[in-house]
Amino acid sequence: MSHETTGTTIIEEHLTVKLNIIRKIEKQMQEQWTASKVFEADVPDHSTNNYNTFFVTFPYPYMNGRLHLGHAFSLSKCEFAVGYQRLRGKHCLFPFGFHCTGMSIRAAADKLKGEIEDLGFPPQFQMHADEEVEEKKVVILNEDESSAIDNKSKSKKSKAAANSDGKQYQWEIMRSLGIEDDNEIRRFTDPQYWISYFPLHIKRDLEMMGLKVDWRRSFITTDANPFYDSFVRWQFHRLKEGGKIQFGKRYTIYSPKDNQPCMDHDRSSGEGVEPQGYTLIKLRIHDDHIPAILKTHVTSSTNGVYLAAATLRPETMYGQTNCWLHPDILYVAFETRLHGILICTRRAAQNMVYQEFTHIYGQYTILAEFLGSELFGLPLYAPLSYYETVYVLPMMTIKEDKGTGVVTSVPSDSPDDYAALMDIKNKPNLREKYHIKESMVLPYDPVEIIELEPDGRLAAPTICNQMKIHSQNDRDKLLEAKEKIYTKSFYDGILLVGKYANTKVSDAKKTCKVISRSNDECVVALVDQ
Ligand code: A2H
Repeated sequence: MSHETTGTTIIEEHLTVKLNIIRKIEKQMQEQWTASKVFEADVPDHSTNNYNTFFVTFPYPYMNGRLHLGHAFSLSKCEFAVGYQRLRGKHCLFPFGFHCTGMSIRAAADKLKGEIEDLGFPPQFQMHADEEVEEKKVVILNEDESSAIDNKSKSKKSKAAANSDGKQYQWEIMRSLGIEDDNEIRRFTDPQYWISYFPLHIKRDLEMMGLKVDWRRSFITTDANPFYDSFVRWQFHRLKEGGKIQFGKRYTIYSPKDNQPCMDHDRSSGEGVEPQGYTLIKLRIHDDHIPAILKTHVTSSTNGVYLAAATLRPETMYGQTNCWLHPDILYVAFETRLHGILICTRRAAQNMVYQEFTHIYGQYTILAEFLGSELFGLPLYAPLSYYETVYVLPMMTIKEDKGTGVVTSVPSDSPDDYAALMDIKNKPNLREKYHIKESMVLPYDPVEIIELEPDGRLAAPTICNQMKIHSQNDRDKLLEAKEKIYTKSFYDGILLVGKYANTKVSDAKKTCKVISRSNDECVVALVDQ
């Protein structure tokens, strides 16, 4: 036993001795390189026609953490290439930049600030002892770069103290980067500190790796570096002069609270959510039926009062038979710049005011609020519809957090709409409950607007009858019915009516669109790019 132990010790010592010697040589060589400035490459003397040059570069790594093994792997290729070419006698240049632009650093700094506000300083996290041990194993990694670690350590990392959204605290991420001192971590609440801290430390790491860089030619991005900043400005001015780029706006997920775009890494939930485009259909309330509470706001210059329905199928508008609201959802009315007074959910209104619907960006006044049930039975003009007047009717499956909460009904092509229309037609009790007259419902039949082989001209009624769907509450069957016909109708359907008669649905669809959906607290905003 003792013999074995001794044997092991000897081998270990032997290994360390070798390693120490190699490390010592490495250090000596690196010192020599630095002293003799071997990697400092000046502009070659062109009078001698010495064009035997070699240049290597590495995309500037982002300064929200230390570099990881993936960086080292990619860097090793630059490193070998430039070393090899130098040995072949070439005049070699390897500069190195540090990328500091963008919201990631600011978002992480703000997260730290928020954690101190919520949990004190130093923040009091709840963490199990065994998880704390595991956590220490994950070093020089940050959230963005964690893809480089193997799955085993990743699963351990995710077990660490986590906030209410199940995400790792930024404070813990800083610790995992090797920054143990709480006072030091607190400094990272200032985004500028990241820019001074990481480039410095990373440069040291890379020097230890022996990277053959001309460090005189190293720089950081952002306007903290006026030289780089003016270089980027110069590029953009040239591109603009050449007509290659334009200044404009784009639909972006936006946080009204933070007053800025909310990109994936800024979100506590809803990563990957993109703006969803809808076409807004304005169904005008007959002037003599405008609710009394709104009448006071209607002047001669008001361009009508409308229910604003969101649809993905604007090409089906010829077949509108009514408009759906949910009886218990709260709707608001607000005045727009160009579209009169619109009625929709508050959430949709919030989205529209960030899309230049109102005079002042981001601001609007709610003129009135209604429960859906208070608007039932109102007569409307539905644009392009076969029926001159359609009515507001109840639909129980409307979701508050989708579109505008107002749905225009096309029972010929939407199984949901057909099932709900059949409910209100067949159930006198339902009509009574919401004071809906027979005349608002019974004369309204699905209109043939799209030809779809082999289902004929009324795809939704056909499929609902085939599948024996009896009401809007047959949710599973309706889901299946929808899946069956939507894609088919879109690609194979031929429009029968209107300006685009005899064209394929997929071609007729290119209409003007309005965006009105967002992830939870954010809105979709039109934002300068
Ligand atoms: B579509 P997506 Cl003809 N709650 O318009 C429930 N459904 C809603 C809604 C809400 N708050 N807001 C919009 N919708 C409906 C026409 C249509 C639609 C036809 C065929 C299919 C179809 C006529 N109704 O939708 O979940 C609206 O109905 C296929 C899904 O955002 C809107 O388009 O994809 C569609 O759902 C939006 O659904």
